[in-house]
Amino acid sequence: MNRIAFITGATSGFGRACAHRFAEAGWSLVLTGRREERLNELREALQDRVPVHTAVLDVRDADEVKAVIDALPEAFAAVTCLVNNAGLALAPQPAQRVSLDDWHTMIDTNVSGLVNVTHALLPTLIDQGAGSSIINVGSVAADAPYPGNHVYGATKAFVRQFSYNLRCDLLGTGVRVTDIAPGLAETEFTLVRTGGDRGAHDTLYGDTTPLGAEDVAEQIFHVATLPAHVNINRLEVMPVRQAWGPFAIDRD
Ligand code: NDP
Ligand code: 8X3
Repeated sequence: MNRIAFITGATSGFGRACAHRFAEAGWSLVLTGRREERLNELREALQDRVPVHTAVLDVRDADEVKAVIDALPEAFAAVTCLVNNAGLALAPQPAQRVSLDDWHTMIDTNVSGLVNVTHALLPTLIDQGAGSSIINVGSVAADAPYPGNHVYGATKAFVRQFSYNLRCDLLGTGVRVTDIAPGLAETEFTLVRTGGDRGAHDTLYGDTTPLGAEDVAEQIFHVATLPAHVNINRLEVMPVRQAWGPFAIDRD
């Protein structure tokens, strides 16, 4: 089987680490994201090793998603692995202080964006059949309620259930579906969530040992390269130094 990975959000964090990991193993790569300069840098870094196609893509725009996928050069068209990674959290404040725009941006990106790319690539993945994969980046936030998680965690609960439901419909096609659910991982995630607050980033990831982007990319690569008859439905991965907290109680 030709091995071609289509990665959303390849300009940073898990997506960029996946680009490096899959390149190491000789996969052809379609790398997408909104920041063109970063896509160019990534292509420069990897194209001596493997074929790389980059496309500026905002996953929220279904027409743009379809256009990018329809315009894939022949050598990249037969995608065998979709890594639905593009996503973000915004507004860590309590729900009652968050702007509706921020909620919509999370839903538009993490839910609609993921659905847009999946819908556009499903026929291709089904054509490739056994051994192909859809790997959706969910989160432990799908299951763990915590203050400030509001819509973000709810979008990731969608990712989990959508992944399971896709499995049902894809039964018989050979296409695998996995929801990867990472915990604390040091990327640009917290800078984005806090509107660029470097102090918040340093406090969250300081004095502990979070996952690195490479740790998560390794799990994604593992899932993508299992024998064709094996499907990991959900893979939750946390740093050893993270666990769940107690219930909060309001007292007089
Ligand atoms: P980063 O902020 O480092 O990377 C996010 C990536 O998503 C960037 O490449 C960004 O690219 C892309 N992206 C955001 N919005 C859009 C959009 N509208 N269209 C296309 N691409 C977009 O964070 P992470 O690597 O940590 O995040 C990757 C995924 O992992 C997300 O889905 C996140 O929710 C999830 N996650 C993160 C965890 C963590 O602790 N870090 C834990 C669990 C899950 P660009 O801005 O160039 O478009
Ligand atoms: C991000 C992980 O713990 O910040 O999805 O919710 S967490």
